[in-house]
Amino acid sequence: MASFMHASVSILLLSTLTSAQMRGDYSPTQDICSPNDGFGIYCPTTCGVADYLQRYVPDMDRELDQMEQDLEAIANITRGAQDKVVYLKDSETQAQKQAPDTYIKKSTSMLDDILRFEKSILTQEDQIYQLQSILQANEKRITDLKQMSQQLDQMCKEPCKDTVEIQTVTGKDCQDIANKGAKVSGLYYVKPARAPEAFLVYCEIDSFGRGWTVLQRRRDGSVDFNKKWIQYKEGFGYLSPDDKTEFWLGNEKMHLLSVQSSVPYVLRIEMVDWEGNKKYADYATFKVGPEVDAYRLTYAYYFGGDAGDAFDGHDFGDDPSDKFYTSHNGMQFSTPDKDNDKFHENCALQEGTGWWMNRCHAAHLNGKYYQGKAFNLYRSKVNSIHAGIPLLMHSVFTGGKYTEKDSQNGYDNGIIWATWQSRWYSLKETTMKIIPINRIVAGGQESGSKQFGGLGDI
Ligand SMILES: [Ca+2]
Repeated sequence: MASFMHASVSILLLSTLTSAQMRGDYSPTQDICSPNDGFGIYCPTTCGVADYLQRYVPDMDRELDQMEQDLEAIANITRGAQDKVVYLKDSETQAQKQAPDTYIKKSTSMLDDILRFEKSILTQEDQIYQLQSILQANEKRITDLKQMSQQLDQMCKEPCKDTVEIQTVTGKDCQDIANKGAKVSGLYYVKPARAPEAFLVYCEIDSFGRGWTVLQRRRDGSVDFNKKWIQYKEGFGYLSPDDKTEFWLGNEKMHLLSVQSSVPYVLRIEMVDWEGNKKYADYATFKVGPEVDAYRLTYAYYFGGDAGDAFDGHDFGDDPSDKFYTSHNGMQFSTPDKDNDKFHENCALQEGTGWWMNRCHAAHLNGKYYQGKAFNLYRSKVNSIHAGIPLLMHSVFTGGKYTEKDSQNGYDNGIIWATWQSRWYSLKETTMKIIPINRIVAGGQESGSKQFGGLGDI
């Protein structure tokens, strides 16, 4: 049992180490295994199994102890019964010798007793047999679980290596990496000019040899973006080599990347709605300030795109000041635990997210992920024998539409780009990625291009 516990503990330890190693996520209280940690679908996490084993073993031990006690008790009873039979047989012999006249009577009753006891012994033997089968079955289960734990232990000895490929080329950003000949999108280590150490990013490398460094990704709502300052600073979510996961790269990394070069960056925001429409918005000279300036967002101008300039605010029609108070250029970063916004309350706390909040926003890509709802529309048939029986008209899917009721505090806290979709429409997918500006303007701007990945430039 001790070695088994040891195996469980080592699984816990291994999977904790694995997840800590691959993520930038800061988790001060993470000293326990959580099944969702690690490298998303790419690392076999054994935490769930380890937890299960840990929960299961004490119960099983207790049950086995109980069973042993039961067996002991039954064995005692059986012995008692056997003794009694022997005694009765002796008595019978005695009676035969001592009292011939009462012998017949007495012996008949004794024979009855013997029969009864023999029957009871048989029943008890049956029960013992059953208990032994249960015991064996449980022992087998424990053996199986031990075996499984050993297998999983083995699998975690080389975490993630087999399934997550990290490319060997490195550089100061993904364009640098593409310039060095990297041709495939995937995970790369980058080390911006002033970064103390290299860190992992997802590089989107297109057929034009452009290397986009991806800062943010939403695609399925699998990652909760309701996080605190430290997590937004360090980054959270999961990077994957095939762009299948959601993440926030981290404000510190965004800062180091965006201020490192004399060639300014363009931030490209790509969005997909629930009908599959795609739009984008580009911002020139995108920068994220240092932490002492609360990771302030700045850019020089709206560089183009077909989604509209939501970073410049939006007139929602409620008040003429809407546009001014929902713009984002020059805003510091706010999180539920750090209010750096222009509102008398904390936008980030109200909405459960981190963003460059003003009072509060016209663009909000870290918002809550609303899946939309599906329901059926019926109508009653009138003037027929079926009157009153509802007929299914058609099924409706609300896409990203949500209401004040759906939202926790009644605020528009979805994934919003107000110059494209209403603030009560939460987008399905978003990407934030950067590239040196010369890679976009060389050969002319991508005018009218609606294809992500772009057309036209070199
Ligand atoms: Ca405030």
